[in-house]
Amino acid sequence: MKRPPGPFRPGFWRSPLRGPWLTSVLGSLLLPLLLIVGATGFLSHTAYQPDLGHNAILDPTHDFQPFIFSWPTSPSWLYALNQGLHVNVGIVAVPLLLAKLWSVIPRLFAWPPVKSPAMAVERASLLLLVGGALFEFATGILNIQVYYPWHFSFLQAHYYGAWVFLAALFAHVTVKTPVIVRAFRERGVTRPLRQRLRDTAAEPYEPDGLAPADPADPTLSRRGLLGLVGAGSLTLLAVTAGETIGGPLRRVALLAPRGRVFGTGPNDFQVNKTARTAGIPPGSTGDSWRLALDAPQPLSFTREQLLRLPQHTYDLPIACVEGWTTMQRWTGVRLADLAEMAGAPPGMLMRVESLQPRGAFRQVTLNHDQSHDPRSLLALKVNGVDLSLDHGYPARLIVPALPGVHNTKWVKAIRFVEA
Ligand SMILES: Nc1nc2c(c(=O)[nH]1)N[C@H]1C(S)=C(S)[C@@H](COP(=O)(O)O)O[C@H]1N2
Ligand SMILES: [Mo]
Repeated sequence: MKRPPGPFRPGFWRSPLRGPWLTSVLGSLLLPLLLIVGATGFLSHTAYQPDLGHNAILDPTHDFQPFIFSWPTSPSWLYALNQGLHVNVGIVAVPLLLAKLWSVIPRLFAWPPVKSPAMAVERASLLLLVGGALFEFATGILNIQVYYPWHFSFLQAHYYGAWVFLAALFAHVTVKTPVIVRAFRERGVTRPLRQRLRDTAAEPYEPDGLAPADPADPTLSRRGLLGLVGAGSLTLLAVTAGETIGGPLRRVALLAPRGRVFGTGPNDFQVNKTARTAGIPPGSTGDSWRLALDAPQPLSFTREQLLRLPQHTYDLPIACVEGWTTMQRWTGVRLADLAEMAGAPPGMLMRVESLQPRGAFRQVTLNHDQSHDPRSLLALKVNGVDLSLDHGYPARLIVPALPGVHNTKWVKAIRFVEA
């Protein structure tokens, strides 16, 4: 087979920076970030408690979900930390990932495309690796911008995509470890970073390798390249992290979802879905609203009656799967008090349902720790005033360390179901 022209020719790729050392450094920096993003991704799935009720899109009996355990309620910022890491570390990894792909791009045009069965297997695994990485990053980033339009397909695709990607990554790291060890042994781990621009020479050319056959003059040193990547990562972090950690950085969180609805006064904090978009029937939140406790002793409360029960106030975060977090002061009735009043037998799980007519997350089933933590509230007020309609008036769920999406708004009923 004749070698096609252009990028298939060894002389086409001329950057003197490309070579096994550069790719080894980029890969070694990227790997820990990918492991953090992977681990926090699976932990987030655990936090949804997909083994209970309809808590997650994935089917608890048929889907492959090995890391399920009872998600704790303490510390209350656990889920905020988990998602903060998942989203922020993922975003920081983007420039490194792009640099890593740039460093190996000549291999995409290897000729002939397949020389041996071993090479066919290797290339297929690289397809899963690169395709998986691009897919996971693209779906994740789209998701943190506009979550709901992608809901159903996103969750399953991002979850199974993660398995494919991490399996391919595991194979890749196994195969490449000797290459990395050799590159660092020959060139030193950091020695090439001490070279200035005019000392920057290409790594030795090897057929089918990464270093160029016909290197051009350097326009950037290796430390310059890493500096550029690092600056890109830090810039992305600066315009994202504010949505997670708050403070002055929140104002420059340009990459965080903008244009979301906020309330006024004490209700002035992010709203993910308004009552209107959730389709809450306008009449259903007025004076006719009742909280139904569906238990051995069915009970029903008006909002006034709930306000006459013992009230408790806690500062708790809402931590969205999309990475934003907001800490507010919530007041309401303890879930444990409601369970006791309803005479719920021990071992029954609490299921909280919303007035919302449609949508995947209009109900949640809590594990025992979640329904019995003293800070778990059916909140009626926030920051000293009634909840706004968009924050879940007449009543909403607030549970420490629960994924934001499970803090159900516009609650209409609490049921006690068999575990
Ligand atoms: N019934 C209902 N509850 C809901 C939602 C929803 O769409 N419907 N959105 C959830 C999501 S994704 C989050 S992050 C939090 C956001 O709460 P907030 O809008 O008061 O900030 O509410 C949760 N509660
Ligand atoms: Mo959310």
